[in-house]
Amino acid sequence: MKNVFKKISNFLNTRLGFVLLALVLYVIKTVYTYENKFNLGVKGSMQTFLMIINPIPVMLLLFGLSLYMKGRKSYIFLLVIDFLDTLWLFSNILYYREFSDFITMALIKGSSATSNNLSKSILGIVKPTDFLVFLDVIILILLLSFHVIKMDIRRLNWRIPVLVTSLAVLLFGANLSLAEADRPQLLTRTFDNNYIVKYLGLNAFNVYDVTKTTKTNANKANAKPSDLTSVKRYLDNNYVTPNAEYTGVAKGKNVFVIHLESFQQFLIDYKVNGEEVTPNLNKIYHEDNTLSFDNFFNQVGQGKTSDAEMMLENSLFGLPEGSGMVVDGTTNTFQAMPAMLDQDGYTTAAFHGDVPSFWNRDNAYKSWGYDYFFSSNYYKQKKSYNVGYGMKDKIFLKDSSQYIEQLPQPFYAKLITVTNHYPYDLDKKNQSIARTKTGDKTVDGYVQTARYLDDSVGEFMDWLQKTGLDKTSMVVFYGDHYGISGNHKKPMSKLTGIKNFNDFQDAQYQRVPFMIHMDGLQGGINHTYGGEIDVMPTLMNLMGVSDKGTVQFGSDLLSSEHSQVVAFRNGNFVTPDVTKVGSTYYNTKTAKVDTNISDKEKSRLTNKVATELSLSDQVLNGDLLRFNKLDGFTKVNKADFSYKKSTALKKLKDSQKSKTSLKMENDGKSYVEDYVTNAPELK
Ligand code: GP9
Ligand code: MN
Repeated sequence: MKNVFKKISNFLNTRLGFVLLALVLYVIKTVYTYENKFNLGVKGSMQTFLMIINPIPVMLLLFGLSLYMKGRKSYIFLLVIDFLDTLWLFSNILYYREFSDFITMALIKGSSATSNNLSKSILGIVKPTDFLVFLDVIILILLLSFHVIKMDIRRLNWRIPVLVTSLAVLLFGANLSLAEADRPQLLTRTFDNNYIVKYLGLNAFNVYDVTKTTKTNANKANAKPSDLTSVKRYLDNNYVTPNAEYTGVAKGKNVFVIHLESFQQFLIDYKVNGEEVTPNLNKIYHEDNTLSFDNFFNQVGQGKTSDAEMMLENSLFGLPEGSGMVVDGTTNTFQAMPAMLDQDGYTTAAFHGDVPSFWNRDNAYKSWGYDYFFSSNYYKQKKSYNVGYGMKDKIFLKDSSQYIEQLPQPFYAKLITVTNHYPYDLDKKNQSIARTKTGDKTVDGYVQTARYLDDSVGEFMDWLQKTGLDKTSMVVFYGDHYGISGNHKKPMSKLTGIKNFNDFQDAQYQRVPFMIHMDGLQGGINHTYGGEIDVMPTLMNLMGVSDKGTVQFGSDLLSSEHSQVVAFRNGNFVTPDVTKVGSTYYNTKTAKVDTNISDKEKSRLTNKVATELSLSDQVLNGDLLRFNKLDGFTKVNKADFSYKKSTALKKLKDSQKSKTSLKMENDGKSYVEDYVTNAPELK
């Protein structure tokens, strides 16, 4: 026994021994992290095996590099690599907690656009156990400092490091082929970063991600007009004729698009202790002149809000590796709904109480043809006016009225609320309903901020009524994505009363509101299955704007031909009959695993979804819209737009000469005083 111990101790005092020790500790650490900090969906012994061994090849390669050096340098190099890699792991843990995804190069590239708020929300979610990942680095440093392990400063025979490097490469090859055997086309067709980390590890995922992003840049340079032809061939073959009964019913009306942050459909008519959480939205939902959809899904990926915006105004999916608005919003050519309306005589404006750079909005909105972007610096600011990501909704909506009333009509105005955002914090004075009692901190405040949002909407709608805008406008509401992620199944089970709140239920709970409210509209609750990708074609038909020649992946929700296959960004989907989650097919109606569905039907649906996602990605990645000539549409020139406050306000003032704004129609008298809010901050 003593002998064995001695042997091990001797080995650890060699350079190779130290590398192996570091590697073993690293593997233990990643297994701990995979199991406790990520939700990789590991199933079966093969996946478990791969999950355990997948950090080995890359770390052996990196740690092995230290063997090419001699003396203390070698040890220091290894420790620095270990520390940096751990720091990266740590960052991913925090990012994952909020986004259920890993950090990508596209996100880092756009980090100036998002970091401001990202760091804010991330700092709030560190848990003490997150720091455990640094434990192995500390142990190694202590072992060396207290000379438990002595540094071996001899130069190694050159064959050893070369052997270690080759072994690492070989092991990676083995890892990859086992992974491919378990999940064919892992790297070519996957839509979910979790898969790649599960099979190949975080570091390999990063290499994959960087390679792909570099390739995307090359894609743009290499894309040809004929690439667009094949996309258009698919879209033409699957073209859905819009419902003629609704064509143009909103022609010439103003349009409000009201973004309900993180608002899930289950909140509609939801009660806590017998009390409605969102009475105003419930009322709108049930009104005769509201077209409400109860099978409408969010389809966002990592780009969250920005993916919703991309889909709603371009009918293009967000990118699998992150926000399309961030990656391509500045450089690509778009044929977005605001630009089309702009060229059709509308004034287009986006309103949001956050900094303009978030999600690269200040650039992307120009590419999308927004005349105005009223962001936080257009609003009076006080510390108490803000919570989380930006202005409190009541203050934001009230203070937007001064700009709305000056917009030349007809206008298209998108108002992005933000108070109902994770982590659902709200000061006492603004709380008007009790928290739920699931015991989950993230979940229990949700009804409070949702109620606050609902109150704000109520106040806004009252103002529309006072000004008469309710008669001259179409008001569209949508929830952008889930508020409670799939990581909170237990509390969701408590909130919904669904005992077995599993992945199937989580997919069903991706439903978000979509409501079109307009005086004289033939309303009702429509049960068609659809999602955010379908909003643009639906609204364009209502507004009577032709979609001839456009590249859109959604279709009119009111058309009888509308395909009810709702694609999720990760390749899962929901139809009225089938719900696919990972490799499991459920019967949407019975919530049970579907044992009757034929293989042919499985692959038909899976392929349809995969094809549409990948064609949409090709459009963004290849910047293909630059090749799409649209009749009567002039290519958007970003330089025509400026969101500089002084410039924009001067333009707005000058536009009053046309006398078409609400205020000018009222002989220049403002309606701002008519806006009633009970926001405590304004008292
Ligand atoms: C920030 C807001 C939040 O400006 O739109 O974005 P999200 O975190 O929901 O994607
Ligand atoms: Mn959002």
